[in-house]
Amino acid sequence: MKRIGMGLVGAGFVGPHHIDAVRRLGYVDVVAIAGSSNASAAAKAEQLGAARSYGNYLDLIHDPDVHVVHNATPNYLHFPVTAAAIAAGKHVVSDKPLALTPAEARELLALATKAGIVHAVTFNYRGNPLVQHARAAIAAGDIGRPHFVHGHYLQDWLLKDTDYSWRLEPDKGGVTSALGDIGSHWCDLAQHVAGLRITHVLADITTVVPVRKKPRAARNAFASAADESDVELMPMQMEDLASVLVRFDNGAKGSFSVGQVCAGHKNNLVLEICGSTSTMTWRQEAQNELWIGHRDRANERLQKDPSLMNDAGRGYAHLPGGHQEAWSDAFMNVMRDIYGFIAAGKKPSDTHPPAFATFADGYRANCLVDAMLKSAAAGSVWTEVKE
Ligand code: SOE
Repeated sequence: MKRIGMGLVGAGFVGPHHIDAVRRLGYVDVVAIAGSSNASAAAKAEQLGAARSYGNYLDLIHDPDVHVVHNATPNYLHFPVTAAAIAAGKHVVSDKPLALTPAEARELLALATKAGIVHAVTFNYRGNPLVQHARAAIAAGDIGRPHFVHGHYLQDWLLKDTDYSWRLEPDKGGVTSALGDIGSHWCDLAQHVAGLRITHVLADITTVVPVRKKPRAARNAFASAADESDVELMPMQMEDLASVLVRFDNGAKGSFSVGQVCAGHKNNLVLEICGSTSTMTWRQEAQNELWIGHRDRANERLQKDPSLMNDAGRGYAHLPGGHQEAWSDAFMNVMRDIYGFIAAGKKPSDTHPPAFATFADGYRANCLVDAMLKSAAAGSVWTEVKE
């Protein structure tokens, strides 16, 4: 099989998972890592076993052995890095958000389409085997017509005023926190699994922690300030909690809440779809189980066991029943779908495998979050999602 060269820009929290995932495919070479300086890139390259390192992302993009550029930089760099990679004719795998604004995301989608490159956004929860089982089962009519899609995505890593991240600075993270960072995942997953599109939103947003203590010393993105005496007080502009009512294109109704200030909830994404005959519920923190509720017979708990799952779900499971699969396995499934598409020489207009979200999905996520922020700014009124 022809080998494919991968280059990673940004090796912070999620970057190493990109490397781990593509290595597991067997036909991808990790060619280079680019970081914010020569020294940091070289240190990361050594740590992660990449042959080359660059202190400037343009050098990585122009490395002839790099065929696919992975953009795992902080949000404000998504647009320039992705635009440069497209201009160089490289395929791009971008973390979400695709860009800081719908206008920038639309431009990236247009540039990628014109260049004919393969473009992907890592909406990684699609890669879970039971998510794909549920999607296919719902498409086959197993729960009847979906009429209520609801759930939440709750975390607690921003609960204390000493919790801080670049994500909370508008020039680096964008104008949204909870909705953009995790609400975008929930919406992508809800639309993907239900096979529906959100058309209207009504959002109520809150900033629970109005002032945060930013540590002056550099530290890990998810760590609290160790020394509270050396901090800068930062007024917060972005929402860390939100509740949203949604309407879907088939007339179904829904709602979800997102929060980064909910103690005990680490990465608690829950999606429930109620249909005219049955209900399906998937919880990211217990991802090897799917709850299926019925009116006229006993409810079920389906374990992630390939021998019990439908073909679509089975294709994303790698271990027998009782052997737990997890976040990084689902992330690898996303990469398998993307790189399989590239390796097969498919065109961006060809049908994509299900766990492969494109820049069109990334652009849609930007539009959804934008509509929610507009709804909240107007006093929580119903707002159409415009693309
Ligand atoms: C932090 O909130 C974060 O790592 C997100 O940025 C990811 O996209 C999400 O999957 C988990 O939480």
